[in-house]
Amino acid sequence: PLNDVLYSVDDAVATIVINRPEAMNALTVRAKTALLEALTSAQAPSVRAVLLTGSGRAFCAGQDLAEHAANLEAGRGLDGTVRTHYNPIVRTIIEMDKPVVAAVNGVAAGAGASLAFACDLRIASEKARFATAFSGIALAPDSGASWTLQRLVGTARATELLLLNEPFGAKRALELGIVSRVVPADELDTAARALAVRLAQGPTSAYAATKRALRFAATSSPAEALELEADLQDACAKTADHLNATRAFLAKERPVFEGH
Ligand code: T3D
Repeated sequence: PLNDVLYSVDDAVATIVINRPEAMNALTVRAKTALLEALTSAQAPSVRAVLLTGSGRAFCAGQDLAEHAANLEAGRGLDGTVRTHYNPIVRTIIEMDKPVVAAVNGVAAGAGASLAFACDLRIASEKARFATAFSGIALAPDSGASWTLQRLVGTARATELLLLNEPFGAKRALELGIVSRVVPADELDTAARALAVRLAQGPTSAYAATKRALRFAATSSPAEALELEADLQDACAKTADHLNATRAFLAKERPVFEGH
């Protein structure tokens, strides 16, 4: 199909569906280009949350190994695809100034697992499976897995998962803290959408600041983190959402967030 990635916006939620079900949503150059385009569209201020999922039985099986093998056989190697495609995709997710939710509907392997790890929240179907996969084909982690997975589960577990490449299911992912919720397969769409809509109705600027503070604190000194927190809080305190929510609190009303 021409539509390797589907994009739609509803209730300020951009839904991005990787749509190569016949290949477990494995990523070709064309699919990666479409995915980056969709993520770039989701940067529009009218979008206040992003939902990423896969069509059919997989979330995403990572790099399309048929395309990859053809490149290797032709002596083209990776052809710069990590820098050209995966890195911008993952940076766009991580740096998105609104929450990104992964609805992990099936297997997430290699760069497909990395995509899920890069999102802010992961909700999984009971049918979800994860496989780091990289070492299985003698590759090192890419698409941010060395950074994201380590932050999700700690260095010891990330090392184990990346070296041993033992696939694990939704239950183990929940135990490890990789996913925050597991639901029956037929409830995933509804539950993930409800979560994304809830986030889209939240204080978008404060969410963006929260993501930025967390990213920065991961590699900064406490003093630097405190400085950035102070700057971000000054900015948040100037938003209409903050004033209105503070007033709503005192009036014992439910706040309505406009996102700024
Ligand atoms: O090139 C670069 O830029 C380097 C970047 C690399 C980033 C990476 O992502 S490296 C890691 C690549 N991914 C993998 O190594 C995962 C390979 N797939 C698997 O290990 C397994 O297929 C799964 C664990 C994902 C699922 O297992 P299972 O038993 O549920 O399904 P299956 O029977 O293995 O696969 C079903 C079909 O999907 C099958 O095709 P067929 O036989 O029905 O025609 C299989 O070949 C295809 N498929 C699965 N993964 C890929 C794929 N086709 C192309 N690329 C794939 N990654």
